Amino acid sequence: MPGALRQFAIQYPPLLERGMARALLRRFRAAPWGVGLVLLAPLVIAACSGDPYPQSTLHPTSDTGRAIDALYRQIFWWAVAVFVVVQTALIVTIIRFRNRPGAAEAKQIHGNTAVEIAWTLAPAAILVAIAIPTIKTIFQVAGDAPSGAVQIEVIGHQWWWEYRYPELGVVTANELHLPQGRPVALAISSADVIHSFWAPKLSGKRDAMPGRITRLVFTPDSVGTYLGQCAEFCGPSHANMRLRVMVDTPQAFDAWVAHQTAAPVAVDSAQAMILAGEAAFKKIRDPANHSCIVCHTMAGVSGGVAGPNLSHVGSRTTIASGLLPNDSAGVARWLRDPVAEKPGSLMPKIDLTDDEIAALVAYLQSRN
Ligand code: HEC
Ligand SMILES: [Cu+2]
Repeated sequence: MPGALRQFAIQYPPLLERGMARALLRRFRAAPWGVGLVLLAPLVIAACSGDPYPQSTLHPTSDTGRAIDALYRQIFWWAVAVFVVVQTALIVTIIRFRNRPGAAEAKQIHGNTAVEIAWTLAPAAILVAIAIPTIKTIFQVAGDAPSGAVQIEVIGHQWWWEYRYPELGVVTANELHLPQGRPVALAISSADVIHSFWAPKLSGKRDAMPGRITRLVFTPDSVGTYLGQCAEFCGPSHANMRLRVMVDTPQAFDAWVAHQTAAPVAVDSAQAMILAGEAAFKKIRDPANHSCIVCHTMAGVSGGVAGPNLSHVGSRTTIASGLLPNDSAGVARWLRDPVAEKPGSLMPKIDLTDDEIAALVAYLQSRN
């Protein structure tokens, strides 16, 4: 062992010459404020929101998430052990065998069979120890959905998410509702390019590919709103392709399904604004493509599929995949110029008068 370490020290120039160490210390002493700020930054950033880590995989809230997290922690400790062993050997070598002024040339050696066998076998053994639980977890996570799982089709679009519950008759966008404590089976695909569905606290990431179905199966265990986003670069608004997963109590989930499948709310003919909004929504504009009804489904009114289903748009908390709040100001901004809000948006800018926008806002909010 000492032979190999000495050889290592000869090959690498002495890094820890006293002068160098002193210079480094001087640097740091000269900039205590800078160092302090760098250390403080994460704390300051963390203080900006209630949940400092809304997209952390380290706080899993489903069985799949916990299985992946347990595996991750196991591998982390292996990495810590390797780090400690390697760094200790490195530091000991650098200090003990450094070049001293006037020292004789060190003994020249070549190779050390025992050490080489050891550092080949040890990593191989560690890799096997990591591979066994990894493969076990892959099978666990990619297993078939248990019977009774809620079946959901997830379809990525540039730049929003469509969710269909074929057994429940629900079609919605961007905000996925799941029941707490029940297994859910996501069948993930894409309508255009490759996207990737990722709600970090709930489960792993899955590519959404056109013409192919990938799956995620998990059981959410905690009620709450979980953030996520597209994790595969998919064009100019990739970074704006966010998603929200609402895990509801079983009762709240059933109520949500009942609401989404209920007949469309009658248009309140006493409210001139809402009536005018419906007229603006149905209006055939030039070029023909720019009529809302061409691209959007609205229960009882239209069946377009290029954009999100708007039948119950009023019941969502955000629009345009989490970009804007679903309030009067947010919807008005979106209708005024979607492309300015969301670069590349496939909803074009439509020439709408201020009155039309106000009426459309009232109409869309009444569709809840
Ligand atoms: C050429 C097709 C097209 C036309 C025409 C169109 N839209 Fe859209 N719309 C889209 C697409 C695509 C999106 C999704 C954009 C995104 O989030 O990236 C969208 C998103 C929306 C949203 C946000 C929905 C949500 O849940 O995120 C609303 C509201 C909306 N459109 C209303 C309208 C209204 C009102 C009109 C008519 C004035 C209209 N759209 C015309 C394609 C269209
Ligand atoms: Cu995407």
